[in-house]
Amino acid sequence: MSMYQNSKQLFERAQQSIPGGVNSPVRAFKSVGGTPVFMKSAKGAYLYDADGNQYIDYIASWGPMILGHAYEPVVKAIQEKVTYSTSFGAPTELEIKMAELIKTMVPNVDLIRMVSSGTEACMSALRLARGYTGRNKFIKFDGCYHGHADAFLVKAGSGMATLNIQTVPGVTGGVSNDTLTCAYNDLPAVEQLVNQYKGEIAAIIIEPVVGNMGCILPAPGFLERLRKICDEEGIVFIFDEVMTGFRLAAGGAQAKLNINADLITYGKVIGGGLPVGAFGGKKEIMQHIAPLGNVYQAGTLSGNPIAMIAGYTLLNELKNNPAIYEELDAKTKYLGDGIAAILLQHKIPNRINRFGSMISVHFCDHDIIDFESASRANILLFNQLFHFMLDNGVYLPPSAYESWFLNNALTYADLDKTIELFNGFFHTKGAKDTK
Ligand code: HOZ
Repeated sequence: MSMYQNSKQLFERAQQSIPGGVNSPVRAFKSVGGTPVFMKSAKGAYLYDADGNQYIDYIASWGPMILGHAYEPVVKAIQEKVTYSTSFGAPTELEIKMAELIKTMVPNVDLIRMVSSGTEACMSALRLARGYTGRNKFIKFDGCYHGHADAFLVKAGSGMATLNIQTVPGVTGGVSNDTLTCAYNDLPAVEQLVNQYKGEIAAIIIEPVVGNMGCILPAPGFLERLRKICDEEGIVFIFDEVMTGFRLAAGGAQAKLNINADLITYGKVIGGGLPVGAFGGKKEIMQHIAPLGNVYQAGTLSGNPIAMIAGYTLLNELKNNPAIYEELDAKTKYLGDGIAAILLQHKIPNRINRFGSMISVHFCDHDIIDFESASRANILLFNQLFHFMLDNGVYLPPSAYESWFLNNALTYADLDKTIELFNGFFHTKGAKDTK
């Protein structure tokens, strides 16, 4: 009997009522093959599926479980808060405390608006940039993913890259014509677009460290030059920190890279795993949001008390304990170094990209600096590795186009087990391949 018997049955059943059996496409395992594993619970660094299998978790709910799953203080805070009602549709003091806390952690945030997801945050930030500048076009980078609002579904990473979707039916030409794209790290291409569309570009939006085509780092000077271009051309510089915000440092990628954006978007991390997003930044721009200004944006569940208390509790822990980031960094480096040593031993060409607790392993002998280089890696080999790891109790992202996210509940024994499994995989594979 399969170790995934219950998951398989649940997937059969799910497909009768849910498109593709999942509520977010990457979860369907379409690129890695096989059927998705249905989760039942998680604690600390471990996931438990519907068949009772345990996995070491390397996705951390795509970022937010920085301190591990079911983190006691967050769970307790939610339990207490929920007795006061799950939603008011009216303001609460907790929303002010949350905004004040974020402002202490990210000093260039003057004003911040809560929403319910990273998609909403990026969509609203773009609308605001357009409303503020009176311009329509914006630049995004191939393989960056800013949620599924129409304007961003052009050369997007994450699920679109995973499923090889080039154009999205339903997104009109009128909308996508205003989306200009360049390769990540390609400054001349940005400069060319800025010159070609002088005075027409409202915003440049970027993942300062990419997590949606594997983990990709900005080349030295790249973000600094973008910052300068934005200043010179009156373009709003938007950092999408849905994955990096409060994960790479208490001040996010801005603090880690020592560069300020005009607007910053946040997502899942600030909800401690509950559905939250936010966008914030300079007062001069943010004051154009309704009801201060006319750029409209609203939501009944924005600032939801349960989501706020979860996020507030998590962010406070992160703010008050900077050692967490050092520990996460050390653990991720240990994992990356351990995997690199195994790959060297087995003579497997590779590139391991890492920034803080985000990491991805690419099987190739060229640097991974943008979407094109990421898509030329050996994805078939990643897919085989994914299933070997899964069968042996390690849950990697089910796509070569996603970053791995470490959580601080992981022990060095977990990391050693993972590294040893890499050894096992290539040992078995090598033996098979020589047959
Ligand atoms: N697109 C998300 C990761 N970049 C996956 C979301 C999910 O399936 O939960």
